[in-house]
Amino acid sequence: MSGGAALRAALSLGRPLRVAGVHDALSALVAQRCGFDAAWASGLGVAAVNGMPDANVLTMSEVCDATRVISQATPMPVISDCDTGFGEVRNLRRSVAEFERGGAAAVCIEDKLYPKRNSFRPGQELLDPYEFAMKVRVAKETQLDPDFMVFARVESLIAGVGMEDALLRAGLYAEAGADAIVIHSKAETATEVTEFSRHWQERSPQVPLVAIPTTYHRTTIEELTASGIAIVIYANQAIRASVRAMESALRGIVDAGTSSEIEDELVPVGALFELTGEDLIDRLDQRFLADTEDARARQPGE
Ligand code: SPV
Ligand code: MG
Repeated sequence: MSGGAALRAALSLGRPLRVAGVHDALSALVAQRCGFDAAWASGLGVAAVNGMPDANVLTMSEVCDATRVISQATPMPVISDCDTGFGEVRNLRRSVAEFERGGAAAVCIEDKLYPKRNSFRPGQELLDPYEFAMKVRVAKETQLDPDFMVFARVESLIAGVGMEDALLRAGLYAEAGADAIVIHSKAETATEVTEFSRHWQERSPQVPLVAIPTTYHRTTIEELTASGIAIVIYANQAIRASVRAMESALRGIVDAGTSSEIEDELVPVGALFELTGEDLIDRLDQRFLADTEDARARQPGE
């Protein structure tokens, strides 16, 4: 089953999808182990692990390579954060083709100007909604697997241009073929997202809505679902947790001159072996040796 088909199958079960923002294969493996339904290959996260700002500084190929590595590491469907599509329609078309080939189940494109800035930074500029709807149409025309999904991300609430603009844009993007609408918000409560969702349920309930509760983190997935949200992306909690954990451990070593003070903050080395399938290597080596000996023993005259 393709990633797109797996994502659609999970959505069709009618329960909310819990999606973990990941930034590499290891974080995807941890997310899978924790029971998430899908992975969000986060633009912020992938930029951060490369020591770069989330500002279209990485190339499309670099982000696509990260998606490929993540998709190959986990059977979870991967939704790839493609920012604005790495340019206008000519770039977007190539991006969609590359990300689909790279194993993404879906791409998410947002209606900001290229080069974008992270949604929590000042200076947000939106693309004309009709031009962005055309980008959605081009993305849908480009995909090869009919189950591949295109998420259209509405940044009206982020840019402060209001609910009516958000609803107009979402309607145009859905008409252009978007398979899901991401309604992003930087408010401290979910009020504007749930209000958007209620309007949306009256207009186009067949196109699922996606929320990213970074700033309104007190709202539970049950509360979001009750307002009609189908997919909840915890976009950057894993990378933020990892920075804090690394810093605490490394600072502890510098402060104490030994790692023994922070040992109980660490997973055992064996946990890494388990996550990355070291036992498979042992079994492969044993089988290789045994099969080689068998083959040698079957040779006449030996
Ligand atoms: C990302 O994870 O890169 C996102 C989500 O786009 S956010 O950073 O919350 O805008
Ligand atoms: Mg992003």
